[in-house]
Parts: sequence; C-alpha cells; structure tokens
Amino acid sequence: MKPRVDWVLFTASAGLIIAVCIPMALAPERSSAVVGAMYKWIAGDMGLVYQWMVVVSTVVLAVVALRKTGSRRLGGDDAAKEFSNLSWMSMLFCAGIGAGIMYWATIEWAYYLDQPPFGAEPGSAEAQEWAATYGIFHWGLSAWCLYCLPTVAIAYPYYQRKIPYLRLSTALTGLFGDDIANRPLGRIVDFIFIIALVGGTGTSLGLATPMLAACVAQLFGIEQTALLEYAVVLLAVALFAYSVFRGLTKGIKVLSDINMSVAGAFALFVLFTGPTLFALKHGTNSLGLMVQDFIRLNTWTDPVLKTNFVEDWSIFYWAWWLAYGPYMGIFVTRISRGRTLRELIFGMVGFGTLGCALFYITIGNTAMWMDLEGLVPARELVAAGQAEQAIASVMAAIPWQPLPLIAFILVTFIFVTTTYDSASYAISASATRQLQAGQNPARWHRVFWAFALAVLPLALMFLGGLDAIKSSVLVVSLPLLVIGVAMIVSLFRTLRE
Ligand code: NM2
Repeated sequence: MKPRVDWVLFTASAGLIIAVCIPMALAPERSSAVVGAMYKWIAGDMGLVYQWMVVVSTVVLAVVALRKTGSRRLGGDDAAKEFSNLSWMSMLFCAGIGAGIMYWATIEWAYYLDQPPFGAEPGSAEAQEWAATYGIFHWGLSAWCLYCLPTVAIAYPYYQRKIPYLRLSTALTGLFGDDIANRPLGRIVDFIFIIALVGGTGTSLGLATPMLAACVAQLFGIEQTALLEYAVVLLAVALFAYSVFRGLTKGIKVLSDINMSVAGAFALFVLFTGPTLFALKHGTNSLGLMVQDFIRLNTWTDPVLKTNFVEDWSIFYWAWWLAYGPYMGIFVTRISRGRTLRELIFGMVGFGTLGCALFYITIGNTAMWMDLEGLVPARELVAAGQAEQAIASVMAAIPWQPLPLIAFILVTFIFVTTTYDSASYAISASATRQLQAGQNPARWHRVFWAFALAVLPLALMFLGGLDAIKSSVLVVSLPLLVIGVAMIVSLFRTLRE
C-alpha cells in the first residue's frame, strides 16, 4: 500500500503550532507571564514525577537487557543490519544531540560554580568539583535511558508484530491492540508526540541561534543584531530542509558521519591546545564522583535547603530529554533493524553517555579553567544573562584563531542540521499512514516540517530569556509522563507474548 499523509494529524499539529506562536509574537509580555507560571508549577509540583520516571526507566532497561529478552533480535533472528555500527552510532548520536551540547558543555559549569548543589559554598573547591560533574550527569546514563526506553518500547512491537506504523502509538500496541493508531486514543498519542518534539526542538534552536549569532559577530568583529539572528535561523533551516529533502541515506547519514568526525576532532583539539591535564584530572574526578553518588544524584530532591537547583536544572533537563524521547524512539527504530535488544540498549546508552561526557570534559573544563585563570570573564557574563557572549569569548580565547571559532560555528550548524532533519523525518513519518518498514514519507511533507519546526523558536526569541525557552519544553513533556508509564506496561506485555 502506498504511504498517504494523515491529514487529521497534520492539520491539528500545524494548527496548534500557529495558534500558540501568534499570541507569543503579538503579546510577548502577557505570554511570558503565563509561560512563567506554568514553568513554576510543573518544575515545582511535578518535578518528583520526572525524577521517578528516570529511575524507573533505568531499572526497566537494565532488566530487559540483562535477562533473556536481551538476545531478541529486531526484525527476526536472521535480520541483517542496515547500517554499520559506526554509522548507526553517529546517526543516533547526531539525531538526539544537537547544538544544545555545544551551548551547555561550554557554560553549564558557570551556573553550578556560583549556585552549587548540595548546599556547597559558592566558588568553593567542592562547588568546583560538582560544577565539572553535574553537566555530565545531566547528559549521562540516566538521561540516555529517557531516550532508550521509548526506543525499545517502539522498536520491539514494530518489528515483532510488524506494525505498519512507525509512531509513538506503536509503543502502546501491547496494551491497546495493533490498530491503536487508527483510533482516537492513538491519534491523541501521536499528536502529543509531534507537539512534544516541536517544543523540544524549539528549545534547541532557541538557544543555538543567539549563540551562533554571537560567534559569527565575534568572528567578523561585527555587532550581534536581531537581523543576524534571523539570518542564522534562515541558513539553518535551509540546510536541514535540504538534508531531509535528500532523505535518510543520502542526506541524514552523510551529514551525521561528517558531524561525528568534525565534532570529535574539535573536542580533542580543545583538549590538547587547552589545559589538558586540568581537563583530564577533572574528568577522572567527575567519573568517580558520579559513580560513587549515582543514586544520590538521581534521588536528590533538596527537601531541606530548597535551593531550586533540582527544579531549575535536573527537572528541566529530564523534561527536555523526555520531549525528545519518542522522536529518538521512532528514529532509532528505523535504523536499528537487525540489532538485538541488548545491543540496542547498551550501544545507545553507553555510546551516548560517553559521547556527551567527551564534550563536557574537554570543552567544559577548558572554559572553567579560562575563567578561573582570569582569561575570560565567563561567570560574570553568564550571571549578567549573556551566556552566548560567554561562549563566544571562550571560543575566541582558544589558541590558533580563527580556526577554533570557525570550527565551532561549523560544528554547531551541522549539529542543528542533523537534529532537525531527523526531527522533520520523524514527524512526517508520524503523520503518514501505511508507512511500512523501509519506506519514506513524501518529500514535500518532510520539507514542510523542516520549516514548521523553525516557527516556535522564532516565537520564543520574541519572548526572550532562558526561562521562556526552558518553559516550552516543560509544558510539552508533561503528557509524556503518563504515556511513559503506559509504554512500560505495554512493553512487558509484548515481551511476554
Ligand atoms: N537534549 C539531549 O540541542 C540539543 O542538544 C537537543 C537536547 C534533550 C538535552 C537535545
């Protein structure tokens, strides 16, 4: 059967994006207040649920991987792998990790050094050790479990029961039957997926745009204007629209391969031209801290001091990963035929964690060192709300200019592209009927979503501020908590069949 566009889902999702973005652009102040109130409620009152979701996901994945179920192969016992291990890993890494890592790896420590966790004294030795560590945790094993759970929950029934839909609702077939995608419940679930992804990617481009603009301004010695930011968005959209137009193997795979090598080389370059020993010592130290305090980090709710550290950081991050989770599930399912569940879980969580840690250990520690040595006033800039300036200054302070600054801009652009092309792919796959394994959604449809994904970040830039950007992701991730629980029950049912 030929793939067809699911017009109900398509219209509802595109309509909601427009309905939300217009008031944000027209009445930024009022929208900002509403968004702020929602942020407080979700992070404050619902935060605990997010933390439990992380713990439960980790345990479920460990159980599935370590028991006999781990040896089940996606697509049947003799299914061959479509992509080599290296391409598979770079595709999944580049799909799930975007410009956000370049942003946060460079300056996340600055927030933690000044407002440390666990009641540590700001600027103290203890604060510094945690500052070098906490970012790795927020992009580490626990976080990757939020990606991996929906992947297993979608991939297993998709290949095992040969479901003709690659959608989030596929993860619920064990509970509600194979035809769930055609029923109102399935439609609602798939609608939630699209909106969650729009919110999640909105945060990424919303952060990346000012950062890229600041770096371009630094490179050419020009001023960072709104016009420059729009030019950046336009260029990014053109790039990922082209990539998704080319399709999965020609566009997305080629770019991901390039991305992995350029980004990896950049991180290593920073390590070796920067304070190598400082970075490696902190990296090793962080590893110890994280392993030793793994449970503590996952269950710390700060009930006594109530510093808001958990709400402002861990909960925000879990919401962000959660919002991307189903999309990762759909995308990684598409590229994982022929792998066993154990390979999928260990490969995805292990490689993802290591990849993210690399950026924090090299770039993050270098930036912290520059600040501590008085080379770049990174903390001062961050405290003044000029995080992107801090990033641009750090990048401009790396030796061998202008090479590192250009490389940083290039890597960030490719990261944006490889996240958004796969996101456009996943949304168009979701809003397509009868998509069999191996088939692709229509070209125009993929390109449409590439453009639609840029609308929310543009509106968020009108609102301005980190809180507005953080809020969108908290709001959209909320329904995914409920779906997450249903997904786990459904997965165990299907595994038992
Ligand atoms: N996550 C991994 O911009 C990005 O890096 C997108 C962000 C969810 C925190 C992903």
